[in-house]
Amino acid sequence: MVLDKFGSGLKDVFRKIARMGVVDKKAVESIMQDVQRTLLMADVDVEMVAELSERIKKTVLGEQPPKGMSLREYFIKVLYDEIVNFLGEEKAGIELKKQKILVVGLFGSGKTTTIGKIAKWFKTRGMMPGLVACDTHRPAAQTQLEQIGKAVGVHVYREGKNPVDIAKNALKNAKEDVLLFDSAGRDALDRELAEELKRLGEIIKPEEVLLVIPADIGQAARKQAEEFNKLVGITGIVVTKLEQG
Ligand SMILES: Nc1nc2c(ncn2[C@@H]2O[C@H](COP(=O)(O)OP(=O)(O)O)[C@@H](O)[C@H]2O)c(=O)[nH]1
Ligand SMILES: [Mg+2]
Repeated sequence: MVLDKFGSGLKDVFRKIARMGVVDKKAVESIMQDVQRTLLMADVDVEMVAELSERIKKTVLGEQPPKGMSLREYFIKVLYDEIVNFLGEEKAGIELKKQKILVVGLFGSGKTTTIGKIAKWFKTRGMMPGLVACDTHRPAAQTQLEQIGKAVGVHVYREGKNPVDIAKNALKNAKEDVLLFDSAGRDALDRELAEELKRLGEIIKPEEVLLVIPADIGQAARKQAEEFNKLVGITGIVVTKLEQG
């Protein structure tokens, strides 16, 4: 799970390096252009991208790879270390504070699972989260969230006859520091879902709106992020299923 504005482009970059016939100076430079593009598309500051990219190139091309390591392996290692380091430094993660978090995304993207992980994250850091079951579209969705709530040891609010009602009731009754709102998905962002999410956003007024995207959707991520952003103003992207494929 990566909690920041980040697409799945990096996965493609690493795959490309692994598949390249020859890794030489020209190849490194060409790959670094892909890396820059990926970071810029994720809204990373232009100067930071330039700095990071220069540092990686200088390390990879300016030094001999450690003994027994090919340039390909060294490049992958340096790139990986630098990016992990960079993401860690960027304050892109969730803050440990009282807040309302709305989780949105298409059907099966991993919203409900992600809510469980975030709830656990808060709980192990001493803050009590509550879960709000605003997915009334799929019959089993609320039960799934309840099972997750039980496993993590947090309360699940599900009283109400529609998503907006349920959200309102939770806002009125919940005593928890953090509220995580689950929402319904669809195969595509259709009019019905758009309307529902917009209303939820207006009622909840969340500090964070996280868009959940599975890593394997590739190029479609950008369009989806734009559509959801226009609708509810997303503040972060969670990439799921990174370990697959
Ligand atoms: N491998 C893998 N599977 C995941 C991940 N997140 C969710 N899933 C699975 O994807 C399916 C859909 O997840 P769910 O949270 O119900 O998606 P939702 O419809 O967006 O709420 C479930 O079978 C989850 O176990 C992940 O990070 N990795
Ligand atoms: Mg769900």
